[in-house]
Amino acid sequence: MFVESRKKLRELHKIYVILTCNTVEQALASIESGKFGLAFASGLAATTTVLSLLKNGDHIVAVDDLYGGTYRLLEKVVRNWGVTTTYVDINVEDVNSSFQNAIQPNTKLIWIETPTNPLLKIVDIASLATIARQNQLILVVDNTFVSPYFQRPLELGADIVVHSTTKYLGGHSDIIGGAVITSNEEIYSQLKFYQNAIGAVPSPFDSYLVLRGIKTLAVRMREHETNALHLANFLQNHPKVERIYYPGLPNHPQHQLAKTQMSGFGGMISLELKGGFAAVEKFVSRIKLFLLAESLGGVESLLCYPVKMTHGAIPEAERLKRGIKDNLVRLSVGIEHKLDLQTDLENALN
Ligand code: P1T
Repeated sequence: MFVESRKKLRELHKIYVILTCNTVEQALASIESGKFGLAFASGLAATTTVLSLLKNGDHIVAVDDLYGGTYRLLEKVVRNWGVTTTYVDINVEDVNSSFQNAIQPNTKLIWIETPTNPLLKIVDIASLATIARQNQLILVVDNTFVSPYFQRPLELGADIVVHSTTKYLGGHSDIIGGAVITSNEEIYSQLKFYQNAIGAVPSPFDSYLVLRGIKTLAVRMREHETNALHLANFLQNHPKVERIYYPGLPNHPQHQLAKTQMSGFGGMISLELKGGFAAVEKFVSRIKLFLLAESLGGVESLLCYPVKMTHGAIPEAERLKRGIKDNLVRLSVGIEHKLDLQTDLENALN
């Protein structure tokens, strides 16, 4: 009798593990308008698995503003595989020519984030998809910063979408996870092989939490954006703020492009404070609702100092060249009441 029930339990357990992981993969593919989804143990695991498509001698063209951990992976790990990366500055008149000029005979892949981390630059996905197609390259878009609720890169011609599900998709800062979505069957079967071969897969419980997060993605994203837009407007007029980066503000250099490829601008804001690092120290010591922590995309507001935290792996000269200054602060605006958040920022700034 016990043997039978134990056997049944094992069967059910297997179904629970496989079904939960497969279901989250299908759900992620569906909300990204893709055919195939693959889930991973972290965003970096998803990134590493995609980069495993490359071989010794291959070359990547990447946007120059991107998550410091991705930069570290490209420079400290992938470079050791014999795969090199050229970074493209997108703060120029003719961004498409800059990407085109960076392509070499051995280039295999274009890697972008949009909006970028931490300077919230916007990269034209449809134009890059055309360049990628003409040069037979794979276009990868890390869509972590706005989630598929506001932007679906596969619809704009990208080949692969990458996510850190740790962020908006999970939504509650209580899991670490990643995802890859594609509609290309050949790419999918290669990535499915690497997913299994490398083994950085999520646990069933984390998969379940991502599934649960997806159910409230729409309401959370709307609230993140409403709050961020309110705070961005407040901050841009504040005398202690030198500069603000938020694609939803009409004076953002790529606001028009942002409007064409996203249906909303998300909940991330970066700002430079007047008074350099000393001003940042004071601000951080006074703020109460925004928790000083790496990560983003949770219901509770977070504050990050990119120079020492998310982008600490980038050598100082490189970092400064990319515009990540000592007075830069990044806000992940949560879904608390917008006036509470404003008061908190006001108190910390004044
Ligand atoms: O933390 P992890 O789940 O491994 O995700 C990596 C990652 C990938 N892509 C982007 C755009 C990211 O921002 C991240 C992680 N970023 C942070 C932890 C951060 O605070 O910016």
